[in-house]
Amino acid sequence: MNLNELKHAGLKKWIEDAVSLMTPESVEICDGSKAEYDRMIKVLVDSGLGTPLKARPNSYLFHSDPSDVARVENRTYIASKTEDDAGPTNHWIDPVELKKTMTDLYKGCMKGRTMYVIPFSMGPVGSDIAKIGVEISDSAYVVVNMHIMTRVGSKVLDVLGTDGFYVPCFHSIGKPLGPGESDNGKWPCAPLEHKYISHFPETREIWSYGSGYGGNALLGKKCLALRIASVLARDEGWLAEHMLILKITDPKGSVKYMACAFPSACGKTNLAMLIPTLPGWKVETVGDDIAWMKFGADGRLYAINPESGFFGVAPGTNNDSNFNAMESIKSNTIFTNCGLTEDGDIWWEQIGYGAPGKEILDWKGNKKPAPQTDKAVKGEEVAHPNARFTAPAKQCPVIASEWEDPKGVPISAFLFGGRRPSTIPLINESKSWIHGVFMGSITGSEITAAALDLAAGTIRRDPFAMLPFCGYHMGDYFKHWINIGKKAEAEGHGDKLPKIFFCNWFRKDKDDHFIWPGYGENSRALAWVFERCDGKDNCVETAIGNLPKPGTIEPPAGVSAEAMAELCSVDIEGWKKEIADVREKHYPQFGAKLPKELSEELDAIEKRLNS
Ligand code: OXD
Ligand code: MN
Repeated sequence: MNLNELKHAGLKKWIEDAVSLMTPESVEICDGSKAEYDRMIKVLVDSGLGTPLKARPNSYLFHSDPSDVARVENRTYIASKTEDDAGPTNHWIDPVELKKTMTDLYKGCMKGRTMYVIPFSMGPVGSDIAKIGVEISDSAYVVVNMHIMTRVGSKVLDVLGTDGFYVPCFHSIGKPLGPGESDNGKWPCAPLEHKYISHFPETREIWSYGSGYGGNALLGKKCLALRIASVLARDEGWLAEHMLILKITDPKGSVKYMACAFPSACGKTNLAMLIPTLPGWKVETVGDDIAWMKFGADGRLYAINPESGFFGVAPGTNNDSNFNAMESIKSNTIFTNCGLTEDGDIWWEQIGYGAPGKEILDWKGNKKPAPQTDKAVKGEEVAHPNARFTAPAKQCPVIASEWEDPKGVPISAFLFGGRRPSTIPLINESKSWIHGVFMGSITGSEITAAALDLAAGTIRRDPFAMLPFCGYHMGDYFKHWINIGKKAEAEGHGDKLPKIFFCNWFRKDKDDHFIWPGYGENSRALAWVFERCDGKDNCVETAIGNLPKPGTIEPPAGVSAEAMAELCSVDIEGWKKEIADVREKHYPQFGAKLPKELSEELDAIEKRLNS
């Protein structure tokens, strides 16, 4: 398709303006076809950026520039009209000033390159919950990743019609080419001080410059599906969350769906694909990172996974930690910043085996002796700790058959959690919706080493696991969650709201050993949640919420009855410290925007702990 065939006048004008500003050599409108994917891969292999993997059909390895390996949170901006709308947890720049700076950077930024116009749908094309975006990018690597992670192509333009709503997304790697110049194997990007990942919430625009990596460049994911979508969700009365969605079936064949929020690097992808150790139970995957949820006509909250692929962290993934992810990446997968073995396969730390052969190419392109074991050596990693795989979701052996159902799946439970070596029980049901919102608002992980200038034992709060992803003031976001519950109750659907739980797979003993084995054994806590949702009498009411009644979760092998009791009891002194930490360090940052319902909840828990 060429530009003149576009039926949407607004979109055509937006692209034409971008062409005049960025002056690419040519423009291609992506159709999402396999032929297009293959052509882009050829461009990438010919320019020396992609390496075909002998060991995995239709799979390729990329090595990025060492300065371009992760999301750049300190260069990520929420440029709302006022700083107060962005709130204390986001970086803010005045939108007029930011657009001026970035327009200067965009001037001529695509010289010598092709401008790809990528129409994409987040969510099944045409679903009521889905949204459309159009990303303009000068990176073929972005095109192939977007093919896997989103639904790209002409059918999206058909849904858009002549005047439909789309989120316009600019992306440039910020590395124009001179006459006759090519990338020649060097990952193109701009220096850190020129990188900008910008969001304009009022005008629903995304402008990204200077990075070609992951969430900085694949703009459907964190930028659209979380930062801009959270603003749309606030304005339109729905939820856009950093949550996996899983389907769980009990031994009798009864099904429930759960949506779970954990900060990055707490094992969301592993939980989404878990293999239960509990006999007769089954877990299947609907999504591993993001959930969009809207109320259905029956008053239940329905969730879709807006993505169509997994952009998973590779190191640590192995047949024990996540067999289903390992199966999902056997073919048709893009790997970034992994090691390359002599026999043409990828390798990473904790992949489950030492590297074959004598030598290995590390993520920086250096040859090293092939490691005999898969243990990580800090600073000497073969794969970058944030190395990734991009794999089609449909390749997951446990993908739920309804994962692309346009109406979504009805959610019965929300789970929040983080890495908490002490205090927080294995699983705890909130007493009410507001108490559940309180639980979400205090989510976080404990810093175990004195890293990042924070003392060991400090809790880094990551409310709802949305800290880097909420596109507006976090205090208003808490209020939005409270309002969702109030709305359901006002409409007589309060009983259909998902129940809210807080879980913790990361409790440690005094010798710093994990008490709970995690992974497949987490199915025991999920089964308890399942039964709670059916109203089973399996809990005891406590000051902090409803905890498992003794005997309702059978301890897995290696967990003693005493350890199980500790995991499921209230640590009164620990909770008093928790409450004090929230009161003194966490909640004050939200100022007058902290909903009074949450400070009242804090008071109520404290009172119960003291009585
Ligand atoms: C991710 C993240 O990449 O949360 O999904 O950081
Ligand atoms: Mn994530």
